[in-house]
Amino acid sequence: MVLGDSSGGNPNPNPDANQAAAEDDTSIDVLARNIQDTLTVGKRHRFWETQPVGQFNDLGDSTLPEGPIEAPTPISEVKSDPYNLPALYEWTTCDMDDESTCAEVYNLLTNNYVEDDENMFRFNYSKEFLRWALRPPGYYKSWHIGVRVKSSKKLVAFITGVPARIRVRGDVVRMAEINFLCVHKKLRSKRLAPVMIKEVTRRVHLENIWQAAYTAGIVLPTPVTTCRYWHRSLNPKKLIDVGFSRLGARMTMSRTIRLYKLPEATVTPGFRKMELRDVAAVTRLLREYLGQFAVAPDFDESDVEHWMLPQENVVDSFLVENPETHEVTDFCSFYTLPSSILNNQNYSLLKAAYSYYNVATKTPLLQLMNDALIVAKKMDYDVFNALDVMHNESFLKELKFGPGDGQLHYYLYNYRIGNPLRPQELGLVLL
Ligand code: MYA
Repeated sequence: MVLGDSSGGNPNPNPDANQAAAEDDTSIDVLARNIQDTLTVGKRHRFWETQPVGQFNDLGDSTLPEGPIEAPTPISEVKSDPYNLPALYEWTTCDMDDESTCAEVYNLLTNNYVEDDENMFRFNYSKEFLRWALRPPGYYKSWHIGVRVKSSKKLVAFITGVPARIRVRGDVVRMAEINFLCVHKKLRSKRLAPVMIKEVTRRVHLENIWQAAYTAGIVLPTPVTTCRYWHRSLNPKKLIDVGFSRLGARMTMSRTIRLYKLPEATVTPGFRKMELRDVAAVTRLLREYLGQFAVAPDFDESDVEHWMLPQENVVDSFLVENPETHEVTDFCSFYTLPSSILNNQNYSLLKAAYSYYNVATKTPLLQLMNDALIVAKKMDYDVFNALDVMHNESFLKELKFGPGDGQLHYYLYNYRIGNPLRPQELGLVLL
């Protein structure tokens, strides 16, 4: 998520529209952030200290084994009734197939979900997106958990899980991907989040699943890796007008527009939208590519059909089919996550594309991603965001992405990995 969190990070503005150069490690910003992170590490976490997650104290302790922190218990020993909520509230299972429930979830998130640090933008996941994100193959309705006010039935909190097979080094582990944790603004800081996390954990355990993956913009015990969002302006004038980015030093608006201008048409022969008939070939490409990362999803064809097949305003995927051999050689994809623009007279929505999974075997990755930018521009996106995961670093600066000020931390629940990973070792994008 930054202007997009996934799943977890903030819709962070790009502080400088002209910063094609990354910060170096000595910049004041980086130093300040490191100090901040050190302070955060020293902070007590009343809830997280009780959970089977890597603890800050364990950092650097090479004697601890990689793998599950706690062994599974027999399902019969998993608590069979839900955790207690404060007396005014009750649990509800949210049926995302139901139009009115889906609208309630959409409204809760649109008004209360992740904002950037300056409260200028807030994620605005669409209803279609939520349905896509929450109903992958084998999903459990019971993992779409809401909290209502007993008297009015108003939905005031939400948390979700979806099942996934995630490979950590050599082991494929059944996990829950946890997302969309949200407590209504008026109910914050009342320790509702820990109850919600415990309840989703209980429901995941009931399916005999004992591990989870999640991301967040805040530092908790203990990140597996910490990534940064990069932003590629597609509509620089709007981005500057709404305060997402700033006009660079010694830059005029017209020079900035020229700087970010893209060709009208894609350049790679055989570049086209993915179709149903491509699922097997795309699965092969993805499996081969993702195999090189320390942590990555273990996609099969049904996962690829669900996660990659284009859906308007939700997810877009393109591939390169060799015009002679018809072999599918390259693949790129992005998902659509707009942000509400808070308090702007002229604009209410920022249309953002988020790089998802990209695989280049024959076309240079730089050229493939430039084609992705060209189609995203044509589709009227204002900005194209990408994390510095997988091989993304190799194209970010050259394609004029600028580093954002938002970090996204990745976490595993009940699974220890020896040393934190570098973002390039991560092959996982959460929504
Ligand atoms: S990340 C997106 C999170 N959502 C937002 O940022 C939306 C806007 N904010 C809110 O709605 C609230 O501020 C939330 C916290 C709901 C975030 N992940 O109730 P509290 C800990 C994990 O008084 P509130 C996403 O969706 C916090 O450190 N923990 O706080 C992935 C403290 O614990 P401790 C978090 O502000 C979610 C406690 O909660 C997060 O009213 C993954 C305070 O509770 C966070 N993002 O509500 C969840 N924020 O004292 C974990 C705060 O120990 C899944 N906290 O520091 C774990 C795996 C579960 C499944 C396991 C299966 C095996």
